[in-house]
Amino acid sequence: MPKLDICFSPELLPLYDLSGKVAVIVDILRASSTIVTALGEGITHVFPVASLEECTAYGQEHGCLTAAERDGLPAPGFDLGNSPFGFLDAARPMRGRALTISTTNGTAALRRSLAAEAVVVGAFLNLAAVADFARQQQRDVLVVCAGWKGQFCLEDTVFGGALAARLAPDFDVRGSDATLAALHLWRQGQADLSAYLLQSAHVRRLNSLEASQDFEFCLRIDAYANVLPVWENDRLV
Ligand code: 3SL
Repeated sequence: MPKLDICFSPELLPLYDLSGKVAVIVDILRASSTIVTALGEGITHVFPVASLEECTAYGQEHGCLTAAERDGLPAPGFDLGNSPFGFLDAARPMRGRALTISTTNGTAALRRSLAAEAVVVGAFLNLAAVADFARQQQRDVLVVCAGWKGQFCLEDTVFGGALAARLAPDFDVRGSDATLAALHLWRQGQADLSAYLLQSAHVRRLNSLEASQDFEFCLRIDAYANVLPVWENDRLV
């Protein structure tokens, strides 16, 4: 039976063997939610990059949209920041465009996980699509939480618990204390996810940046139930 394990921070990745596994990259607030929204709203493909310099260079080379965030704020000089609402702006239709994006933690976590057999992007918005993919693959799954500057984040871990709950009993979700802890947190918070996650450090950070509408949006479970960003060659499609 395939196993599901959870890596609480990209700093812990050297302790895990990604080979042969499905890596699910999660940064609920907000990079993975924003990437799912972008693809769900008609962006053709996404080039996630770690540095702002790469983002600028990619944008110039490929003539694509650029999005960048540092410390929760839009980085200056790019078309967009890291809000999913950037892709829901009817006044600026983006359907059919490609995107390059760089965020503080999420895109760097993805770049550090490319040794996996398959790499997908997970969020509450596409929980069903991630679970379906894992079932099809029948491989061990590692949920890679982007965290915040190397530290644990509640919302990413709770997503890991939600995915474990969806995949049980067909996956072994009892093999690591990380997964057990995530399941406990999910069970604790699932009845009112918004109230539960309101306590988290990153929600407080976003609220102080007046991005609280992003928080509510990112918790909409299965709003993009058919959208699965999958790594192919050098991009997410
Ligand atoms: O760290 C990241 O990758 C971002 O998602 C953080 S923020 O939500 O844009 O502040």
